Amino acid sequence: MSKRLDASAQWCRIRMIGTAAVLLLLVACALPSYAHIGPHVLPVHEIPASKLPDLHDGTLADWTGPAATPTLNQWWFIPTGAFTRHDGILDARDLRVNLHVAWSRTTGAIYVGIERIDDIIVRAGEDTSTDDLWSFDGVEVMVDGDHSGGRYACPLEPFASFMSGSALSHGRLLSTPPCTMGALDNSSAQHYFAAVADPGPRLGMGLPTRRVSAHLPPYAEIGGGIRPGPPDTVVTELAIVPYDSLASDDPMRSKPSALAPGAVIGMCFTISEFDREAGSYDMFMSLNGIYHMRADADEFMDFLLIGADDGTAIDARSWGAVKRAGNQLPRGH
Ligand SMILES: [Ca+2]
Ligand SMILES: [Ca+2]
Ligand SMILES: [Ca+2]
Repeated sequence: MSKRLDASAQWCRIRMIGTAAVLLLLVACALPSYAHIGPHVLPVHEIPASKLPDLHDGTLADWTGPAATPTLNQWWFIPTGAFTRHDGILDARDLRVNLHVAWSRTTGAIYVGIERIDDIIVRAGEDTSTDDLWSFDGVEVMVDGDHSGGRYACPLEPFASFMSGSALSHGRLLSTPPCTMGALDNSSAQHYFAAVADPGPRLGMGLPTRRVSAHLPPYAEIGGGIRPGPPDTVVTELAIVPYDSLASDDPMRSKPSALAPGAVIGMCFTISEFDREAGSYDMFMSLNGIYHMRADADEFMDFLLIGADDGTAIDARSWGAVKRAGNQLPRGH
């Protein structure tokens, strides 16, 4: 990894911080107050009912309108110290990721489109246990539909030893309050693993996944494909219905989150990069630099739902400025 690329990444982060500050200022001025407005507010554009993407065609070409522009790329993500091989330095020749985030009031779902350009793909198989999907190239998606925050998972061993530790974050120590192991189970927020796999991507939920299985319709759906390289390009598309109260395996007892223009929901993402073998991290990056947000929705970031018909609470002129600022985000490194 060269110093030049390292400096480029740092410059990108500086630009992103400046852009995020503009976004925050504009959104804070335009919106009624929300309890969880943090240092970054990221836009989530609505996809009209007539333009919902095909999740199984292996392309993001059917993501149209504002949703066609990536919301995030790999420069937004912060390597966590716990699982990093390259001293926290990301090399774009090694991995590039474009991540689109959208929503639909028609389906009540959050849509995530991921383009992953990776020199070496470490993929799961059809017979891989959902408990092991974390150990392959992929992305984790966490969502808290009502942004209520709080602890939402408390895993069984052996993961509990990770989750209850204190040295799990990037740059600062955090302690995880104790809870009853095996309790909570993604009820108030949800955590998904989207792993590259053959013959198609696999979706798992929570840790350990055997306790929760809301990774299939009507809770969630995943599709995608791989365009051979080098480097290989992996496309993954998923739809996730956020729940304020999730009863795994029982949709009738589950309460979906009410998604509406102007609402601010909690979300977070991580990127797992493996180039050697499954389970041996080359890089583990999270949007907020924290590892254990998979168990604590207080650490999620703010995502603003923008209506397709401009029914959002944001004034049109203000949102025009937000879009102009967003268009200056670094991309294509
Ligand atoms: Ca598609
Ligand atoms: Ca790679
Ligand atoms: Ca890889």
